[in-house]
Amino acid sequence: MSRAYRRYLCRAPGDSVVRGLRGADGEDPDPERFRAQHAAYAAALAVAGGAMEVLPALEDYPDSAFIEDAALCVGDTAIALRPGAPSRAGEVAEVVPALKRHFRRVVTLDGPGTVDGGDVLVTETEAFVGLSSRTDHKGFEMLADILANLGLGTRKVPLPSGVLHLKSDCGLLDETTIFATPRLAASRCFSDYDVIETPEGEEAAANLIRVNDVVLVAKGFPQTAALLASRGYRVETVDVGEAAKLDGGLSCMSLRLQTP
Ligand code: CIR
Repeated sequence: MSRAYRRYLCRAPGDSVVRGLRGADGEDPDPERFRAQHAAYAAALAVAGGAMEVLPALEDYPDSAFIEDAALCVGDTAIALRPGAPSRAGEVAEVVPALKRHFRRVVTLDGPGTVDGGDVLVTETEAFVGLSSRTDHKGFEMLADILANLGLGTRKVPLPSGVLHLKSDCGLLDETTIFATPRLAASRCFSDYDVIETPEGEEAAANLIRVNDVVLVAKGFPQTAALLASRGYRVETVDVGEAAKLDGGLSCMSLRLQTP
């Protein structure tokens, strides 16, 4: 993988995670267990190579541990996004100071459109942008303009119903290979890429992240771990069970930076 990640930004979960957004009624996450899993996740990223910075918890923003939705990092540029859930809009101002410390350039996505980082999958040459309940057409257009200035093309991906974010259903394994659920792959949105589909019953494992030489896969998906290992990927598993209670997963709990 030519994109080396050298630094990670995470946001510690607060006690307010019990009030986090979720699509279906379900059990509240346990803040202590969430913090422990978050710490193990941060440690796994650091082991994959790079410096870890964990920003302090923000009790006013129950979903702020899902830091990926507030910003998009592309090379030496960070884009401050506009998350689509009203309760999450204020997370952006909270992350901008950290972005300014690490990026030469911080660009702001202007309104009125919205984009969640979880809807953006960036490859070497382009970005796939999911149109979801959080990311709308106006947001897509604004983001496409910014990315074009950075030399990246953009593809619009209408999401299957019930899918929160694009990356709920896919992850990048390497420059040319995407791991995706059959329901997302069926739309043929990933033409020109090799697609490996999630094993039946393990669709939630689609939200994996490739970090340097390691593919982080959520714990509890043995067929996925075995499949990817058999394809030559170095797989590490991480328990993100508490984040999953809020529809979160591996990608959403970090910003992965290529800047030194
Ligand atoms: C939300 O609904 O916004 C959070 N509870 C979960 C966000 C997950 N983010 C992501 O997948 N990028």
